[in-house]
Amino acid sequence: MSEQGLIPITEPQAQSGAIKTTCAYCGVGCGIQTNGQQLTGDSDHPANHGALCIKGASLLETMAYPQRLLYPRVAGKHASWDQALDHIAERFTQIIDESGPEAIGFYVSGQLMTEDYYVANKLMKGYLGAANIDTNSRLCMSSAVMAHQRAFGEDVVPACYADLELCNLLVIVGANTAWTHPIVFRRIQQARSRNPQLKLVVIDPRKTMTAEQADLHLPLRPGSDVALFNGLCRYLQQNNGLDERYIADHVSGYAELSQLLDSAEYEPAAVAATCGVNERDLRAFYHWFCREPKSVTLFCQGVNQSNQGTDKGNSIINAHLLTGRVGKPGASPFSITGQPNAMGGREVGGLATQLAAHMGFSEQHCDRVQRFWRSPTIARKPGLKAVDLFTAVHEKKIRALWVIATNPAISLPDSARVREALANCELLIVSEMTPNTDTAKFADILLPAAGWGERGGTVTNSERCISRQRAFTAPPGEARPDWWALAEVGKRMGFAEAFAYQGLNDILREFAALTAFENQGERQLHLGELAKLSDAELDAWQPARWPLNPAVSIVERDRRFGDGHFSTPDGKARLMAVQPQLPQLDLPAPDASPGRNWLLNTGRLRDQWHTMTRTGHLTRLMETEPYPRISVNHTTLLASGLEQGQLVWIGSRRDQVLARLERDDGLADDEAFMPMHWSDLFTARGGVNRLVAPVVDPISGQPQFKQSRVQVQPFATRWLALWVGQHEPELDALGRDPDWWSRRPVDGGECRLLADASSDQSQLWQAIASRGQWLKLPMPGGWVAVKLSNQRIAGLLLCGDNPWQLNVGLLAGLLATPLNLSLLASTLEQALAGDSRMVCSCMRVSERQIVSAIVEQGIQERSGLQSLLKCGTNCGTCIGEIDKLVAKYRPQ
Ligand SMILES: Nc1nc2c(c(=O)[nH]1)N[C@H]1C(S)=C(S)[C@@H](COP(=O)(O)OP(=O)(O)OC[C@H]3O[C@@H](n4cnc5c(=O)[nH]c(N)nc54)[C@H](O)[C@@H]3O)O[C@H]1N2
Ligand SMILES: Nc1nc2c(c(=O)[nH]1)N[C@H]1C(S)=C(S)[C@@H](COP(=O)(O)OP(=O)(O)OC[C@H]3O[C@@H](n4cnc5c(=O)[nH]c(N)nc54)[C@H](O)[C@@H]3O)O[C@H]1N2
Ligand code: SF4
Ligand SMILES: [Mo]
Repeated sequence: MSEQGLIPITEPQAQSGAIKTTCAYCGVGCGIQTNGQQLTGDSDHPANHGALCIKGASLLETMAYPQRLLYPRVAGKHASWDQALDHIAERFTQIIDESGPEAIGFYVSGQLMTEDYYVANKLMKGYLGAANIDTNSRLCMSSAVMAHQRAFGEDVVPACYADLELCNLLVIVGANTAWTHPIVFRRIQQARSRNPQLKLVVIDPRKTMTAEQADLHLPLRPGSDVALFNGLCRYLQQNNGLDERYIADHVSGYAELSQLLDSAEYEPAAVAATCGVNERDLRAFYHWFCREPKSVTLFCQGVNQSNQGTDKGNSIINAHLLTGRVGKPGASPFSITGQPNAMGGREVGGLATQLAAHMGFSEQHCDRVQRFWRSPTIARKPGLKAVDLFTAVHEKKIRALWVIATNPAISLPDSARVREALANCELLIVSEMTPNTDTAKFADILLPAAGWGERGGTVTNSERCISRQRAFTAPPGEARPDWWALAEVGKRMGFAEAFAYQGLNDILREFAALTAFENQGERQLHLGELAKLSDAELDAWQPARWPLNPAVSIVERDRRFGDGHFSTPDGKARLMAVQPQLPQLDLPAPDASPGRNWLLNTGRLRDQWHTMTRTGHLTRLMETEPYPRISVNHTTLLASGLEQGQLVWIGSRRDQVLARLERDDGLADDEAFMPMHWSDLFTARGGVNRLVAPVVDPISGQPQFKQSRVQVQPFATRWLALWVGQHEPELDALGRDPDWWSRRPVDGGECRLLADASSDQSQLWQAIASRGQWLKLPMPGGWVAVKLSNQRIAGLLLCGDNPWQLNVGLLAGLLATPLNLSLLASTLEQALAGDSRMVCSCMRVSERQIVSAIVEQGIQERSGLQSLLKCGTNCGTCIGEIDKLVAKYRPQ
């Protein structure tokens, strides 16, 4: 294939054989140094100064996907790139001829590089000529984007990470930063130990690990943020907290906001009642915010993923505008991004509601972008937002859909409908690293993508810092960077000149030139300096914050809008008079039992990444939370009549799923929490988005993932068993899959927990006994069946009362060993004694070790545990949990 020679597979090596790159996971954007064998944090990177959390530190290990997609596949058959790309180009051309360009959709991702994103956007909007390209950032950052645009006139994050260290009051709203942005949280922890004045307030319905470490936690009623921040604004008015000069000079909309706030419903007592928080605590927060000029408000999905996500963002920004605290050292609102290049996607214009490079669909912008692209056509109006895009696929208005670097079968709300749409789509193209995702299973054409470490590119993190990812190994098989596949389709559709990129740097320079094109300072997004750099200079690029515009000095680049001049037509920021609204919920099922009718919140776990395609196969990342769960507090558990640890059905008006019922006293009564991560790859009926209604914020189109109405019912477990084996268990003789299973990785094999409601233990034994050679032994609470192959142990099936806590690592150690009955008995005994939960994944320290150091060795302080066991000494994410254990077990 001629094009192959053009792909820049490796980039120049940094000295000492190691290259500098950035992490593939969260929006903190940590710098990494690696030679492909070892990996460390990059001590020169401004985001992390050398620190990494467990996900970043495990990147080399996670690169070994259990199954990589190595070649293109068309209709399930191995195809050449030429065949696949020609096929796509022909079908696109045909569909456009028949149904117009709106019949084609792209659904892309904040995990793409800026270059991939730019080419996708240019192809769709400038060459196919419609704007039906949206991204998973719609599910993630679109409310913040709209809030920024409404308030500042442009989607610009005014702050940088240093502000989190410079402030004296840090308010975290709807974010579990300790788990989701661990290295930012570590910087906060360190700043707090240097500056005891720094107060941390956390506003979250759950007492998360972040809230555990706060000076004040406001466990507000889900969805009530706008009332809380409107109350703050009124408090500022009434307690001399306004910066009147700033408001007069730099802000519009004050009269409308004042009128809204002129209501007793925003008095602290009334707000406390609306939000369900203690009035004294609320007043303490208001007082602190009113008096402390150096305050930063950090927010994420508890704000964005709501039916009024945009309004929530604006209500936070209002409080900062009223006090003149925007873009100043230690004083700013700060929307933090989720994915590694969520910000880069916003820059190129990957959202259907933007055209390109911070320009919209005004005639002037469309003409300007079209002239720059010299394109035959240009999208003239916004395209469909993610949820609507999939509705259009479902309705067959979109006939061809290209999904790149995202897993919508799991991550979009109302998954049953999304799956129907994917299954019935006339032409579904999926670009992936693995064929084994819930979305890839529906694809007509699968394109193998080069992933982290195999391809380079540019990313922008939460603080507008542009870094480069660099390749250090060749992609396997015929995997190729996504931009290349997109450009090839463009060329094959007849746009050879527009997509004749020789490599990443050509694309980056073109994008940078677009940001500077006819930009006399109206658009803050200005990367003009990049456009002038040579390949060698771009390859050696060091992280830097935009604007990259000679008119803006290096110091000024740290923060934006600090001078009070905004990107609006009149240069003033806009206050938005926003009214509180309740979450929009499905009605409860008519037969829902009292006490089993809960409000479901969803979010992330510390050690997993999204749909687990990247992290679920690594034993040590699965150890802390190996099974899908739903948690409620003690009171709710009692009221439900259900038991902690049992399997339950969780149903909504949409669908139902199964998970283990667990207790978490950090939740309010009748509020439940489920992690978002489990997919059909890891459990029989997981996928929390089966339950979530496709309710969206009307302004941003972002789904309300954080609130759903659900009902629970017990699952009538008749047997529960744990399988640890070299291969998957053979249960064909059962005639079907067991009703429930959940998979976790173990070293050297497969591990599954299985449960069934329609057969009993003896039927299970019969089902396996008919296949191969087995040894069945009694075990306390049940039995164990040992599968033998040439007198070696090939698998163990433990059927009993409580296989949840068995130490699977010890059992896996028996695989492939010759049968030795006394060793088997002693290992079983130890395994039955249970596994201890891993508290510190980085240093691999379990709860049992920590408790024994406290109880048996009399260690009274966290610092003692840190020096003895080293727990909490790397990324610091588990410090809150260590403190909790110290408080619980320390002799009084
Ligand atoms: N370990 C890990 N880290 C990640 C990711 C991951 O998958 N795993 N993903 C990355 C991505 S893409 C993103 S977007 C970020 C997300 O980062 P976060 O937003 O910090 O994470 P979430 O767990 O989704 O939700 C945040 C919190 O919102 C709270 N919440 C729910 N409803 C409300 C409400 O009405 N009001 C308020 N104030 N709070 C509410 C929830 O209880 C939850 O604790 O994480 C990034 N980092
Ligand atoms: N209930 C609920 N649902 C949610 C959320 C929630 O809080 N609650 N959060 C939402 C948010 S904020 C987000 S960001 C989404 C995330 O949801 P998704 O984007 O669907 O999740 P990922 O698992 O990150 O999927 C990325 C896929 O891209 C593949 N991949 C990785 N690198 C590359 C590459 O370079 N090229 C290509 N072609 N493929 C690649 C990976 O193998 C993986 O399968 O989920 C959303 N859904
Ligand atoms: S904090 Fe985020 S960017 Fe940094 S190492 Fe962890 S996952 Fe990667
Ligand atoms: Mo996200």
